Amino acid sequence: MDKLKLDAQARVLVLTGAGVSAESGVPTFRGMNGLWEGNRVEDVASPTGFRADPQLVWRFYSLRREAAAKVSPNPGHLALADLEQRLGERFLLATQNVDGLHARSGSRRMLAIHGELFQSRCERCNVPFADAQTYFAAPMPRCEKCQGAIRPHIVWFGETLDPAHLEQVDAFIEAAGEHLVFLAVGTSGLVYPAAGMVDASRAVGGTTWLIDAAPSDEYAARFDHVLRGRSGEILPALFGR
Ligand code: BV8
Ligand code: ZN
Repeated sequence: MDKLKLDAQARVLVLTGAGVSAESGVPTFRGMNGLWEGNRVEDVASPTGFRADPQLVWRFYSLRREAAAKVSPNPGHLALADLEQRLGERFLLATQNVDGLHARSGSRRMLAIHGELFQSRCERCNVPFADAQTYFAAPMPRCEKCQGAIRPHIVWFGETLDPAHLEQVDAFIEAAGEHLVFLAVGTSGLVYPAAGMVDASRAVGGTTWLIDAAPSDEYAARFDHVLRGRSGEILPALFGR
């Protein structure tokens, strides 16, 4: 297997997707071929979907809260937290996952760019708060202050990501330049803007790696190195632990 040699100037940016939590027992999106209970995920994970049927959307997230509460980090998560310990500010993790497993593994230099499953927010007040509750039966939760609808603190399709997150990723890539090592782990590379990180990394002369159990040809073609396999096995070996 290609060895990841990190010199003293290397700066490592990692993007993770659902594949990194698969070995913890969390279903991936493409594993459900983008469907959930016969609904297209894009329809359920969207503001229009929430307006049309808040109870269906809260059922989708409530079931995921129940499932995510029962799983634990796997060696892939732990290897990333360990690498962060070694590299400090020369490391940054952007995750598309909302399951909270990176934080539970000790990752701190981590941006949850698609939101957090265990946080909710009022649509109007817009202040996220920790919330592990499930909401299956009407009435759907409302804000005590303004009676606005409470929604999951998730970035839905058609919604913009937190600009602060995107700025932090861009600044890290710019500062690293050709010392950048970009790793995409367990993501199909279908969803933008996350899927564009590899292109931004190449543009500054960075080295790019894709670690995936079944990489898609289109996405894999944009990487210097492609390691096919399970992240729970590859990451600990790749980081030399
Ligand atoms: C945006 C939260 C600006 C939900 C998610 C038309 C209208 C509006 C927008 C668009 C449009 N056309 C395109 C867009 C942009 C859109 C987009 O990219 N759509 C795609 C579908 C084409 N993006 C957006 O809307 C983003 N916002 O662009 O705002 C804007 C605004 C208005 C109009 C235009 C633009 C918002 C994107 C965020 C959406 N929210 N999640 C939730 O989680 O409930 S995205 C969702 O998909 C998850 O976050 C997930 O992470 C992400 C991607 O999935 P992956 O993580 O990659 O998982 P997947 O199952 O696909 O792949 C798993 C991989 O793991 C596989 O490769 C598999 O082989 C591998 N694997 C499996 N097991 C293992 C493994 N690998 C290693 N080891 C294993 N054991
Ligand atoms: Zn409110």
